[in-house]
Amino acid sequence: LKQLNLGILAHVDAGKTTLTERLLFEAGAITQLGSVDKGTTYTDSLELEKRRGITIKSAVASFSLDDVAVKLIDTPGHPDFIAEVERALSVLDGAVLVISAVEGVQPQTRSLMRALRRLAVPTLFFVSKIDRLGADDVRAVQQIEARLGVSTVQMASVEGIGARAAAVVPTREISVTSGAHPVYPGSGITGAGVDLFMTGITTLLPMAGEDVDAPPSGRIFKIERAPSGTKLAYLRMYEGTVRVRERVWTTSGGDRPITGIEVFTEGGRQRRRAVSAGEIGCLAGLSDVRVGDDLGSPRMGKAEFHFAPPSMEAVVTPLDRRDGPRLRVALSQLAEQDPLINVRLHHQGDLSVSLYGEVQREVITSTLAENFGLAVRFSDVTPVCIERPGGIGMAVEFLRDRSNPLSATLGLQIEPGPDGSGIRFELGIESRIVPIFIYKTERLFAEAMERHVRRALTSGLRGWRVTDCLVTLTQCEYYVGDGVPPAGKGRTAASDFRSLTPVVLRSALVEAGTVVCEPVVRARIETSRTKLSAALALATSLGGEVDSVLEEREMATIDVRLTAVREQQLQRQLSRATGGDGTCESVLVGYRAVRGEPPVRGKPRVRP
Ligand SMILES: Nc1nc2c(ncn2[C@@H]2O[C@H](COP(=O)(O)OP(=O)(O)OP(=O)(O)O)[C@@H](O)[C@H]2O)c(=O)[nH]1
Ligand SMILES: [Mg+2]
Repeated sequence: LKQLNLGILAHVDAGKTTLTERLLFEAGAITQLGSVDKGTTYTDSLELEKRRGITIKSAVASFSLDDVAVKLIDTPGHPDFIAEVERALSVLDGAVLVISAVEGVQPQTRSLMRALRRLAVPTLFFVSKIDRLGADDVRAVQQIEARLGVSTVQMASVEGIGARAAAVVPTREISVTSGAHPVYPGSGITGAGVDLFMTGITTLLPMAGEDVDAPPSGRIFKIERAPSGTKLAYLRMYEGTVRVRERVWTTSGGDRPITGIEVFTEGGRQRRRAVSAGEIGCLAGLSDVRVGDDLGSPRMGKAEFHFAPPSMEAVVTPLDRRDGPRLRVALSQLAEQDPLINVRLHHQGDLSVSLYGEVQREVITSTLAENFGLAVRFSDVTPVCIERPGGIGMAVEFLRDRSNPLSATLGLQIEPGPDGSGIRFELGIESRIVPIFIYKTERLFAEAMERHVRRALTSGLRGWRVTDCLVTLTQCEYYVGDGVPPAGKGRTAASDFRSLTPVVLRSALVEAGTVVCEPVVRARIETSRTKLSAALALATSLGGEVDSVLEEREMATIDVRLTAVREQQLQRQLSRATGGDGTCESVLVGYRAVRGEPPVRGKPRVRP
């Protein structure tokens, strides 16, 4: 059997889960057709998904078409859950981008298309909801070409668009030239056009490679906890085979034995002894793995992120204070399933979680209540800031000083670097001064010191990550163990440099001072032309700097820069300002100095 791992991606509510359900039904993998609106679909299986009628977690469903075993990954469309899409992207052989014939191409659709192109994932379009009032398949295709900048081939036309009886008529003698994306119109609800679309899936998309005898290589794209608490790793195998009881290498897990394997079969899962090239398996036993890990051997190029990380966070507190330790465990389990949730423990014992938005916050609250029995409260969301050095700062601790309990001299200087340059580290001492007797080579010393410096800079004077700076090691002295010990100290060890780094760097940073900077996003607002002035007024009232305004037929697009906090307000107020037709999508573009009192991480910001 040939293998095809197929992702279904789209804007929220475009009809991904409905189409998935229809495909499973038509292929005979399920015998009853479920519905999103009744909460009975195969892939929206979480209680929370059923209740809200939206997909929250990616789900894998399996069915066969002719001689192809399709593993379909139904992804969430809500931007708060973009991390789920992020992970699925790296394991796909092909993708379906669903465009609603009613709502058309949405901002979210554009960022998905960009990511698919960057990864060169072959993509088919499915224009859904042709049976719905207001549907227009011709307009949808025009928008695909104009707004996504791709060329298309219409595989069919629609008769009776916008009515329940809408039917799909295949285009005759059609050839798909390379570079053009095939477009299939249809309806997941009535099933119109789905037959033809299934033919497209098996004939137009490339199958997975099948070298089952090569050395194993795969990637973990999802982590789940079984009800028993066992960690399950979803693995896409690219090459080779792995078996139960075999020890395998993973990026963060070392060599661990696999204790169980399950694969996806039509309408369910099945235990197996092995999983091979092209397949998706669920592995038990790999207790230390994280999402994004490679298995077998590192793949060329590390896992890179295609969507910006969350730029907001909130403090979470248990309603019952005694639940603190349990909350910590629960959040770290959620974070391991979702690498973009960054859980931080503050000195005062508070926990904060990074967030994309309101819906994600509600979902975390419900998950903690339902799966962990924890009632929590979130503070208002605050931006995740950074600190940049405000000037040059220098500090030294001397070996011969008794006030320095460590057996080494270390001098460090910190100074501002260009915006966006990250942390740079340099050894500013002569080679002969390097403690070779501890570190063997100059390079190893430099690498070790850079690691210590980076760790020390995870929290600056106000608790934010310090970045965009150059740190130079200016002085270094040590005691090799002969002669009279200076200040009664012992022979210098690696741990002396490790422990001294945060102390010296802190002093240098105090001298330099830091500037707290908050995230700035570029938001793209789309609205009807009649609501353009209302949207513009709202954006500027929130301090937005308008980069461009584009008017195209009945639509207007505004590009505006504003702080992440203001963008949250924009999201909340846009719907009212535009009578419900405005949408907004934003990307992180940089940081700028906070005006007024700089916020301290984990402390609610006091507003004048
Ligand atoms: N009439 C009609 N309604 C549809 C069709 N596809 C989906 N819907 C409806 O549109 C709504 C959203 O459908 P879903 O399948 O949940 O959409 P989704 O893309 O999976 O949404 P998320 O996973 O939350 O992003 C539901 O109310 C569906 O019944 C279609 O082809 N025709
Ligand atoms: Mg869905």
